Amino acid sequence: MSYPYQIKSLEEYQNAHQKSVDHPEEFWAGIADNFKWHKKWDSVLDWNFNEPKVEWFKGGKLNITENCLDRWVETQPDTPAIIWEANDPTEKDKTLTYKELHFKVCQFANVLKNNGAKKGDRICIYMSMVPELAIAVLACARIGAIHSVVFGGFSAQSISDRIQDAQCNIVITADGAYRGNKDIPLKSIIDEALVTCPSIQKVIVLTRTGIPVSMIEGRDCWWEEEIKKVEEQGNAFCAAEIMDAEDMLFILYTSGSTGKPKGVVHTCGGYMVWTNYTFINVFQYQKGQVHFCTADIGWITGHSYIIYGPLSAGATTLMFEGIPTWPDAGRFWDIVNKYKVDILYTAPTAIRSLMAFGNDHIEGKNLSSLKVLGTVGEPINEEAWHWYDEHIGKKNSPIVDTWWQTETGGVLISNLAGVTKAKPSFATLPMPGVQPLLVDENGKEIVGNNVSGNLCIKFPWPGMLRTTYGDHERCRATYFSTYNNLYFTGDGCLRDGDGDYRITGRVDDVLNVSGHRIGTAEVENAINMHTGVVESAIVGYPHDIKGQGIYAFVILNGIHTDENHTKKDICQTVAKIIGAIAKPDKIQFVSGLPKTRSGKIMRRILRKIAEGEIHNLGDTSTLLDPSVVDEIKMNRL
Ligand code: 7RM
Repeated sequence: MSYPYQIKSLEEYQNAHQKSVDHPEEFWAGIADNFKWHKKWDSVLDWNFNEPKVEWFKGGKLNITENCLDRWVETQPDTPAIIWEANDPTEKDKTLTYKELHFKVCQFANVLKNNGAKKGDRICIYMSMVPELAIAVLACARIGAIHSVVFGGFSAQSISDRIQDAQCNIVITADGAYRGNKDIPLKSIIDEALVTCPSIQKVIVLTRTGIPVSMIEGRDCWWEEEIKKVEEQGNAFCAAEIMDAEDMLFILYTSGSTGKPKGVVHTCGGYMVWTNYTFINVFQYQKGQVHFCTADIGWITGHSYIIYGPLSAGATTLMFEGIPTWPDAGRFWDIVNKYKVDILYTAPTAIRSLMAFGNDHIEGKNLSSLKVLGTVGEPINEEAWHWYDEHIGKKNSPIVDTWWQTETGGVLISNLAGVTKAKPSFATLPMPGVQPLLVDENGKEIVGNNVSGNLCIKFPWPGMLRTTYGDHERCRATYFSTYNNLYFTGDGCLRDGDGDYRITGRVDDVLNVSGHRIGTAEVENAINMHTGVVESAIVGYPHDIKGQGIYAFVILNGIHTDENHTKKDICQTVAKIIGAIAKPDKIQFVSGLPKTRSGKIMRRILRKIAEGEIHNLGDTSTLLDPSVVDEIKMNRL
């Protein structure tokens, strides 16, 4: 079976895009008709970017899990829905068919209900990549609770911030997690977080590693025991909560250029249609294929292309608990070999890192099942693109370079595998429904080709964010106020002579380290919490593997004299406050920071120095004290 809305040629793509621009409501109603609705929508689209207000399929009634599970249980109950590969290659893998996954999701949905969960509650999920993570996510969606998944690498402080912001009442976690040769004590990190989270009433704990944990009477319970209770109650089925298309499906926190991470909100109907449509078209998924997205479900890529996109298409999605380099750098290729993976979707940072380990790790692994390769998260350099193409795809698998954001829900700009042309380091063309444009600093559109500017989108697409949780004004200010009537992405972009788009990177104070978004302000705040620090400034610099590395300029107060020790302490502080992913790669102690007369740090100058560009610093005439720049240049790391 193929999908009626799967685009099969360049011409079909062009027609679809044209129709989506000329008659967007008709176009998207036609796509949305392919899903299971309890009631069709009252209006397809209602929007204005000033408030902003974006509503798709309003009045439509559905449950996304019926589209991801029930409808496939009817037609293909024994198709594998999730294949799971453990961290340790000697641990037995698991497969859950659609029938089995449906059963487990219903069961756990009943666990949630037994623990007082109801529609509209916010539930924090802090787990590693085990099948129960997907089950927990879908069980929330089943009962209309709003999930907020927090990546298993975040610190207690970060979890606490997110739980408090969303006022969650339940946490779902595990005793511990395996990651490479490390054991992460998830439950004890949760315990630390919950000291400052009075809204939490229940903690449901899955047994994974068996490390001892503390269980607090009345608050904490074991996943397995709760399942037993449901079995004893005999209520295996859980009817899906009927949701409005515009009811919230989930919150996912993401970093910006200022303040704490914001809770990006996605809703049920539009997000479902968007992840499904982009999954089927970008990857050209064919029934029966195995799709392996290597992201963690703690990030948007995992939400959209491990869970909702594939499952809503009745696909087989592969979940991997471990990391690409353990037990050795051949792990991805072992997995491709073992499960005959058809589609591999990963990040440029992983490609560069595996490339650096050398091609010995590929030898003897049969990669001939691969038909489509994908990348996401950051710009891919041409060298990595060609290595991926030659050594993994054997020049026989189209590469899709998919540009998108947490806020966009799914892919906005990408080639369609084997259907529209690929171009190294270019995301190429907008998906149907996406109307990109480039603007200059004044918000004036830059027309024509061979131009670059700031990337904006001028019309809503079904998967776009609706608000930032609890603070709609922040959503307006961040995305809709820079340019009138446009969604601003925060990315710089070039449009070449063919009209193809190449995303060049962030133009705001957001770093992209190994494909993870990190706000400079967040890292600075964490560093400044160290007792020895007066002030700090963070910039990104080009890093061979990570894409961007974190360079910290730090002023000390002189309390601590051992500088090397202080560097380590600062890294510890950042890991504690945010998580290990935000640790600086380089720390340079300075006596002052380049500031304007009004006290603003001139990051532009620091960025140049960190990049090694010390001769051409641009206009420095507004600097309060030019001598600090000479000192910083001289001691550059
Ligand atoms: C999916 C995801 C979003 C930011 C985005 C870009 C960068 C993502 C690409 C890319 C160049 C790509 N969501 N980005 N994909 N840059 N080419 N194909 O990563 O919210 O975590 O990050 O990532 O800067 O604004 S995210």
